Amino acid sequence: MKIYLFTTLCLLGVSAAQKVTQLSPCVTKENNLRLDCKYEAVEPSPQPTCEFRQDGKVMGSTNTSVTPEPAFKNRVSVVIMPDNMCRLNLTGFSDDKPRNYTCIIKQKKTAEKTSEFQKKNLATCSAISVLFQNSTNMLLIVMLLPVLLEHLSA
Ligand SMILES: *[C@@H]1O[C@H](CO)[C@@H](O)[C@H](O)[C@H]1NC(C)=O
Ligand SMILES: *[C@@H]1O[C@H](CO)[C@@H](O)[C@H](O)[C@H]1NC(C)=O
Ligand SMILES: *[C@@H]1O[C@H](CO)[C@@H](O)[C@H](O)[C@H]1NC(C)=O
Ligand SMILES: CC(=O)N[C@H]1CO[C@H](CO)[C@@H](O)[C@@H]1O
Repeated sequence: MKIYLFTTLCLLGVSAAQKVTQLSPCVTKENNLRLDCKYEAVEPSPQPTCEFRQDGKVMGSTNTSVTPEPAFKNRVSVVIMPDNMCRLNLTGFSDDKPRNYTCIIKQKKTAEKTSEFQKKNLATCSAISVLFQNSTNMLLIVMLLPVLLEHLSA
């Protein structure tokens, strides 16, 4: 069963090139910008680094050697979350011009995605949307579950 699972994971892993699939911004109740960056097909280790930019300027990175622009210093946190997601948290989000936001995921390869938005068009963050942000993942779990159960009980 272990081998079977391992093979499944490998197949899933190589079935797509490393890429950033989704950038989802929202504004929290505290007026912070939350920007979720979903990516796929990274290798299990080392952990990828994740970096966010606004109009090309570094906002924050999980790589501590990367220095953010002074304007973002102490206002930004970037964390890698479970399930191939990286989250930016920017406090005091008052800027209301359209800007290009880029998420960059670096492992051996680099993948990135840019999206242009401005504050007034963003939705307020809700707790539930995070869980079901991408139904593809849910679907995958639902599809794999019977297979897993079958092998566990065999
Ligand atoms: C972190 O950033 C530094 C400076 O840009 C770079 O030399 C280093 O390779 C990066 N580390 C990782 C793990 O990406
Ligand atoms: C974002 O940062 C603020 C200030 O540091 C903090 O209070 C808040 O809990 C953070 N939000 C998230 C989702 O990490
Ligand atoms: C965002 O990037 C696109 C493509 O490079 C460019 O056409 C657009 O003007 C940029 N938007 C802003 C607000 O800089
Ligand atoms: C519900 C949702 O946002 N689904 C998206 C999940 O991600 C894939 C690409 O990886 C999109 O095609 C779906 O629209």
